[in-house]
Amino acid sequence: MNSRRDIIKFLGLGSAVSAAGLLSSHNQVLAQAESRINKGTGPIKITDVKAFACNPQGQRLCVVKVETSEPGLYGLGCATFNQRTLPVVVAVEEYLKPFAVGRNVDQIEDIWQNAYTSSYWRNGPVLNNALSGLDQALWDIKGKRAGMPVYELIGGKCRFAVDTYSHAAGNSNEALEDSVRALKEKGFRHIRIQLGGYGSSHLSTRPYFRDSGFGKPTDSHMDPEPYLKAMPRAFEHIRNVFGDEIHLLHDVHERIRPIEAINLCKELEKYHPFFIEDPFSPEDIGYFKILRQHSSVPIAMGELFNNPHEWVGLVSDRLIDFIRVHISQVGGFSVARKLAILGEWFNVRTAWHGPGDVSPVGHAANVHLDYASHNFGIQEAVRFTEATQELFPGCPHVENGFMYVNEAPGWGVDLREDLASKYPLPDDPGYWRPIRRRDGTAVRP
Ligand code: GCO
Ligand code: MG
Repeated sequence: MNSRRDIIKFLGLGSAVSAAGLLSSHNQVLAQAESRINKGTGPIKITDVKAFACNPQGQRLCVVKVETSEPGLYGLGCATFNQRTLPVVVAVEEYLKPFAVGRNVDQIEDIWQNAYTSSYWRNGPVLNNALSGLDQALWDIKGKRAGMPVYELIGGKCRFAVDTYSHAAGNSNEALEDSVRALKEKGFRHIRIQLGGYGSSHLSTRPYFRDSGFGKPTDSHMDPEPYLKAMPRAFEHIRNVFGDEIHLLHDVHERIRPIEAINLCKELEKYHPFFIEDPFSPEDIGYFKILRQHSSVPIAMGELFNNPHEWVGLVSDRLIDFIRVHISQVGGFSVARKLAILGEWFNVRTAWHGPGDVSPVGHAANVHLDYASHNFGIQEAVRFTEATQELFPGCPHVENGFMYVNEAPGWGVDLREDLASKYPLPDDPGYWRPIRRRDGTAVRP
């Protein structure tokens, strides 16, 4: 089969079309198909799907590599679930690999839709991360084949660079002030302020539960009261020192009860935060409509989401201002792209999760999407260690508070497979340490 008519039939293009424009693009498609079919090569197929778990910067990263029938053509995708890395590796290698091998690399959406239901039960963190690794790798391959960075494939840049925020923290207002100053001097205009760790647990008083031998001695302790008193004072201190020249963000990290979070947002309003993040746990989504009635503080939510039912309502009811999903936790770039577009219609801006436990491939996917999304809000950014930069050539980089990708086809990030074994996973399995109130009640982390 090598006549033009046969190829038209093969491609299911039906009758020749008259519009010159369309015809010329059909001709391009025909020419590409002709070259492949006449060469007898046919579509490029997936030949292998491998998961690399590594620890170059104290976080368990997982990156999937998809190899193809075209020699030298492969793609990378982020599948990083720091607290459960090994189940993701199994999901990739034992389940997604046999599903994907032999499929056409061009058909990203078809592969995503069928891989998504290949487990029947779906929308969980492990399988979503595995699926993200495959999905992002296929977008990487698509860009490499087109000879373009992925952002070009989804509409091109609508900003010259991606504005970011960085993390300031300190166990006292003065230490926090120093941390803010250091980031401001590096050019950051958006700075997240945390008084110590999440929930300022260093301020919590005596962990009675430990005295009674309840839980394990290593279980940590957090009382909401000291945090709820100290956080507004921290905002006041930072505003008094730096005025309004920087945007202040804060991550509640779901550590307090919903009504406490509503009252905290009301109290912080006078310091006009850029956003307050994770005021509630995903299980308390019902409180967002109540929060909206009591406070106009901009709200960010999403890093813990895995299921469309968690975000579709929040976005379409305009109950949040920033959607902050961890892209590999929702199933990959194909999902995040649709979520960004959903947000645009309701003026919900993007603020993809971008902490240390996202791989450089995942950070690159964040930034490619940021470049091409009109409703981009802000990008969380981290500095990659030397080890990470060695293991992942082409890491995105931050300059003067803006993040840039390596301008190369695909994500622009590579993986030095030969070095992966130099950074093995730590023995510690990576569960999130229990946090308890003084009476031992478990706190959402
Ligand atoms: C953030 C997040 C992280 C998470 C971490 C969990 O806003 O960046 O809250 O700090 O706690 O990614 O593994
Ligand atoms: Mg957070």
